Amino acid sequence: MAEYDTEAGRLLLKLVYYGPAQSGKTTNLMRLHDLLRPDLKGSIMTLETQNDRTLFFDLLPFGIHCPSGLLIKFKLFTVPGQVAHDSTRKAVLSRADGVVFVADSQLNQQVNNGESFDNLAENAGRVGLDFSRLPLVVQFNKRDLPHIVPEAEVRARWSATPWPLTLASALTGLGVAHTFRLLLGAVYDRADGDYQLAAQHGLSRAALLAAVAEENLDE
Ligand SMILES: Nc1nc2c(ncn2[C@@H]2O[C@H](COP(=O)(O)OP(=O)(O)OP(=O)(O)O)[C@@H](O)[C@H]2O)c(=O)[nH]1
Ligand SMILES: [Mg+2]
Repeated sequence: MAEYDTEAGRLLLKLVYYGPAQSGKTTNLMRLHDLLRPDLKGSIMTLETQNDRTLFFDLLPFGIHCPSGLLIKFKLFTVPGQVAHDSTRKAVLSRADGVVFVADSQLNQQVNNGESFDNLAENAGRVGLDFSRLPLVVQFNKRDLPHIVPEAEVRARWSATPWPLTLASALTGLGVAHTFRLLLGAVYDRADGDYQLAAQHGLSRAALLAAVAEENLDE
């Protein structure tokens, strides 16, 4: 649910990294900060952590000027994954325009992934988001670790769903840009339908995606 302020010439879009505790949401955001075009990004803000675990959220802002003068501001958030912080998760998810679900690939984390995904769907309903229309990308992170669910199994499990699936190792940065560009593309398509970004504001999909450095995927 984007905020469109015609008078100020500003469109605000909120993107949220969601997922179980310690799946790598904050790490994704930190890597992404390195990959965004320097002239577009603000500094990353981390709001309170305990032993590296997010207690409230992290925030990474960036903005892009359309040829029409419209400023599109993106606010990227991470939620705290720990089960106890559900009300914060709900508040951060509220009014989201797109979500990356960061799952932990480790074999012993599959129950947590499932519970967290159910929690996402549930909280989306609670804050009034139409989950079936929400731009969403599913990322299986920590592919560098030894005891992980095999790729074929992950793909088989998610193939019946409508969401794009990516594999990543946020620690090294692999798959971080690819994941985010998939989300950004889906968010663009929806915003273009609502606000005619191409026709009225001169912003093409490719121009928006160019905000994030491409990576060479040899997966
Ligand atoms: N091996 C490996 N470790 C990772 C990867 N991504 C993140 N980590 C590590 O996993 C731990 C948790 O990462 P965070 O990014 O803080 O996880 P989070 O999802 O933000 O966790 P919460 O804030 O508690 O929800 C850290 O020690 C990271 O360095 C990865 O791709 N591979
Ligand atoms: Mg975190």
